[in-house]
Amino acid sequence: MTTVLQMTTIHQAAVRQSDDACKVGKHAAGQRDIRPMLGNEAIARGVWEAGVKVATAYPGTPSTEILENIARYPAADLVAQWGTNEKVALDVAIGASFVGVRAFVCMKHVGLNVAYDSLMSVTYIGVNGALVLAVCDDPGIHSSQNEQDSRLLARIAMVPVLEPADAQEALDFTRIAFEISEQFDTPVMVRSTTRLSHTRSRVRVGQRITVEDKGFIESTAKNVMVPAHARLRHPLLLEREQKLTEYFNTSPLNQQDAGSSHYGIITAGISYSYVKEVVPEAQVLKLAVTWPLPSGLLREFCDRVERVLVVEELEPVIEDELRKMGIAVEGKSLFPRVGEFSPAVIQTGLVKAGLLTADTTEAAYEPSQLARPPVLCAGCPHTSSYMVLRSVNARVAGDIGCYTLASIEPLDAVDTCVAMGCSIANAVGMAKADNQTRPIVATIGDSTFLHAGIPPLIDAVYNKADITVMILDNHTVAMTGGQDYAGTGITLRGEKTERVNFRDLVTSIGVKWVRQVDSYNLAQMHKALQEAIRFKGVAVLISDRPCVIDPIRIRGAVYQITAATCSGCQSCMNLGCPSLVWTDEMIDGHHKVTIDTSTCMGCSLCAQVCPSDAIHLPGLQ
Ligand SMILES: Cc1ncc(C[n+]2csc(CCOP(=O)(O)OP(=O)(O)O)c2C)c(N)n1
Repeated sequence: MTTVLQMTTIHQAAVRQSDDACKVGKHAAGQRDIRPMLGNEAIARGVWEAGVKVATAYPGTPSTEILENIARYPAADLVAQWGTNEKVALDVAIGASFVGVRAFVCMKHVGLNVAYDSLMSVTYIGVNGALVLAVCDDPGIHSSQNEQDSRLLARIAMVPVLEPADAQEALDFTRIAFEISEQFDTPVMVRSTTRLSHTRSRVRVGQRITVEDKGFIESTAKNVMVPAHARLRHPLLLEREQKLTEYFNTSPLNQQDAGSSHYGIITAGISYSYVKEVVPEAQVLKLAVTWPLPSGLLREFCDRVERVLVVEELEPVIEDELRKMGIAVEGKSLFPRVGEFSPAVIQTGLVKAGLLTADTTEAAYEPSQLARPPVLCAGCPHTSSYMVLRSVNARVAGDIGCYTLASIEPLDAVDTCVAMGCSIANAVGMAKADNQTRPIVATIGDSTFLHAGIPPLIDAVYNKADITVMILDNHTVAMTGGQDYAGTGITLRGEKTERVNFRDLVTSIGVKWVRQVDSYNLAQMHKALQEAIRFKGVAVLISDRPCVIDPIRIRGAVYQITAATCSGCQSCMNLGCPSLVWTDEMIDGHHKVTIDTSTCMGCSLCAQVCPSDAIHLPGLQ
C-alpha cells in the first residue's frame, strides 16, 4: 500500500515499471530522446515500443492519428491496417492475440459500441498475446454524435481502464497496458479524450522491445465461448477483478500530491492538469486507473482529508464507487456531468464548494470568436445530391460523414441522422410505416456504406422495401481527414489492393435498379433520382466524384458572374457554396452575387443552376 506522499512524477514511475517489466535498459538521458508529441502520437509510440505485431483501427475523431502514426513505424516491425469498421478491427486484433502476438486496436468512443459485442466475449476469453484497446472519448462533443463515457462500458465488460493525463503518460500507460494485459489475462483499455489526444507536450521516448511469439494455445475451454465454457469463465472474471484491484492499490502509476488535509481532490486523466492549474497547492490523488478502482488506496486517501472532492469529466464513475464504499464525497454537485472541463469549470466548482473565493480579476477580458458555420467545401461533390433531393421533396434519412452538413441551411435537405450506417434501415422503417407521402431516400457515404450499410441494404431487399438509396461515393473517408479504405483500393501503408466495386456489390445483394452518375452533372443526377424514386423496390443511385480536396485540391477553371446579367434571384446561393458571396449591389431588394475566385474550384454547379445564364467560364459569356 502506498503510504508516503511522493511528488515522484508518474512518468518516472511509469517508465521505471515499464522498463523493469520489459527488461529494457535505462533510457539515455540525451535531448534526442525527448520530443514534442500529440497524445495520439505518444500512444502510437507506446504501441511500437511495446513490441506489438498487429495494429488496426477504423478512423474516428479524436482517435484517427493513432493508427496513422503507427503506420510510420517500419512495416517489418508491425502490421498496421484500417479495418472496415471497429468490430472488424477488434476481431483482427483478437485473432492476432490468439496466435500469441501483441495486438492493438483503437477507435473513437462510439466505435466501441460497434466493437462491443466482440469485447464482451473476448473479456471472458482473455488474451494470449496482449490485447490493448485505445478508446478516445469526446467530452464537449467536438465532432461526434454523443459524449458517452467509455469507462462505463469498460466496467460492464470488466476490462481495466488506464487514463493518461498527458502525452508522456499516454506513451507510458500504453506500454504498461500490454504488460497488464498479459499478466492478468485480460484486454486492457487506454482511455483518452479529445484534449489529450490532440494536445502536444514533451515526451521521453524509449526503444522497441522484442516480444517472443507465443504461438496458438490449444484450449477450446478458453478460446471457444459457448455456454458451458462461458459459465466457467465468468467467475474467473470476478477473481481477475479482485487481483487487478490489489495490483492497482499499490501501483506507482497512481500519483499523490501532498497538500493540506482541509480537503483532497481525487481526479484522473486530463482533469488533473486543470486541477493543478487552479489549485496547485491542493492535496490530490491522481488515479491512473478508473476501473477497477484501487479501493484500499482511495480509502486511505479519504481518511486523511476532511472533505473529498472528485473531479472527473462526464459520468460520476469514481464518485459513485466511493459512495458505494460508504465514503462521503462531493462531485457532480459541484462539477458538471456534461461537456468538457477547463480550469474555469474547476474554479467555478471550487468556488461553489466554498474552497475558493470568486476571482473577478481576469473576468474582464473574454475574447470573442466569430461564429463560423460548418459548410461543405467549395466544389464538394455531395452538394448536388442534396440539391436534387430537395427538388423532389424527398424525406431523407441521413447518415454520418461530411454530407451530414447538408442538414443545415441553406441545403437543409437531411431529415434524420442517428449513427453510422443507420440511414438505410431508418428509411426502411419509414417506408414500411406506410404513412409517408414523400419519396423515402437514404443517403450514405461510401466508407459508411462499407462500415455498416451493407446489412441494412440486404434487409431492404429481403423485406421488399420501396426506397431509394444514394451512395455518395467521393472515394475517401473525407470526414476524418481523407483516409484510404476498401473503396479506394489503397492500404494504410499506401500499397495497391483490391477495390470494392459498389455496383457489383449492390447488384449481388439483389438490387435491380442501380445507376452511377457523375455528381457534377446536375441534370443527370436529377433524371436518375426521379427514375429511382419511380422504381418499385430498392433502387441504388451512386453519386460518383472524388472528394474535391483529396488527395489534392482538384481545381477546374474558375467561374465568374456577369453582374449585368445577375438577376439577384439567389438560386445559386441555395448550394451553400462558400465561394459564392453577396455584393453590395442590390436588385429588387436582393443582393447580387459574385464568385470568390481564390476559392472557386470550378465545379460548375452554380452555372448549372443559374436561370439567367449569368455564370460562366471567363471569355464564354
Ligand atoms: C461508429 C463510428 N465510427 C467512426 C466515426 C467517425 N466517422 C464519422 S463519419 C465517418 C466516415 C465518413 O466517410 P464517408 O462515409 O465516406 O463520408 P465522407 O465524409 O467521405 O463524405 C467516420 C469514420 C463515427 N462517427 N462513428
